[in-house]
Amino acid sequence: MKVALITGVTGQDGAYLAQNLLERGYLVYGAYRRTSTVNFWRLEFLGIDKNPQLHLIEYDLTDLGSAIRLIEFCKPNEVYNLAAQSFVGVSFDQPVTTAEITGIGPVHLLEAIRILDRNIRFYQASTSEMFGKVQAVPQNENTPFYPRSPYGVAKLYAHWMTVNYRESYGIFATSGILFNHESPLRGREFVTRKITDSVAKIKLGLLDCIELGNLDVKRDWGYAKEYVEGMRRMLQASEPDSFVLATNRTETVRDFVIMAFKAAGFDILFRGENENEIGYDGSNGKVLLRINPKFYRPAEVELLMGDPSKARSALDWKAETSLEQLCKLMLDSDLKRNSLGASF
Ligand code: NDP
Ligand code: GDR
Repeated sequence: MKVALITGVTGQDGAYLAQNLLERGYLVYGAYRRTSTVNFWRLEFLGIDKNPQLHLIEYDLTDLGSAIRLIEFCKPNEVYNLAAQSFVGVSFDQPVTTAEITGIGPVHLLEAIRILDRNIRFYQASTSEMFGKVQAVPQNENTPFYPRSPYGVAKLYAHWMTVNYRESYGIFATSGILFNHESPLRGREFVTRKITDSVAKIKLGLLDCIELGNLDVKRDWGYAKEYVEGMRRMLQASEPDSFVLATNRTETVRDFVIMAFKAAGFDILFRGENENEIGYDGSNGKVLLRINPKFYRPAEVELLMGDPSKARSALDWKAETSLEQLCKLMLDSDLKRNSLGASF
């Protein structure tokens, strides 16, 4: 039986990946950090929290000794490092914490593997945020990096350390450069889920208006459940490498807003520009969206669009779910959760 260790198992990707590997008969160790209130709602949502093949184990990414003990105890064949301070906006306010968790944290795991067992396969959750300021469109594994946030910089360090441990010590260390991927399990602070959750609340009469930041930025959004399968395939490949996972389609935040309101039966129209822009209901003129400058970032990543052809040819991986389908999936889930009064 294969043994996998997933850090960040309480997050969106960690929960989907645990589900994927359990379905394939893996023994899964899910590492989570200690918090004053347990945070297993995603595992419960997927119905895997009580699966006897899933063992939840406390671990903090910032602690080297803890990394060594974790690897020693679990004896995994595969380690998926998904834990991170993953919110770009917060990284501007907490750059040092972000560097420690998101940048140095993965090196603790790489060191533990180097010390204990170099046959362990390692996956690092790298990101399209490393491309940052646009150097080329679409972005692929050879596009130069130019991160635009403390989060992007921290991830770039971890990415290069992954490459370095691969080249220096022969460790099967792979870096997945994933573009934005969303789902009903997305945290509510990220823009797609913030939008579908707010539109659901507006539809149910629980909210009047949504507040957002920059509507002009473009993102390549895919479905998280499909992206975790790409991670799994990367660790089954014959050689460690770096791979982009993306849809190769890009849309603005405004497009996603229109899509979500449309799926809920609203016809949202826009007037004004930048901080004065509003979105209003075309049928009755009611304001449905306002811009709040507090959601703008000090430096922005304007345009992401990934070229996943390498993953297509080497891993036979392809994003299947369209953005319209994804938006509807998330909206339906938020309508259901909000009508039941759920708190997540
Ligand atoms: P989430 O924010 O949903 O999950 C992050 C996880 O990391 C949570 O389980 C969190 O725990 C855990 N964590 C945070 N700090 C620590 C710490 N100090 N020690 C141990 N665990 C910690 O992220 P996603 O699931 O969306 O993303 C997974 C990974 O992929 C992240 O590394 C992210 O940066 C990266 N990524 C994500 C993309 C996306 O579009 N989703 C795209 C590209 C990369 P807790 O629940 O306690 O907060
Ligand atoms: P991102 O995702 O920064 O791409 O990082 P997020 O959903 O936070 O932002 C996407 C874009 O939307 C703009 N935006 C807003 N964002 C948020 N969160 N809230 C708002 O109100 C708002 N208004 C406009 C942002 O400025 C941004 O341009 C995500 C994370 O999952 C990272 O961990 C991951 O590495 C990258 O995706 C790929």
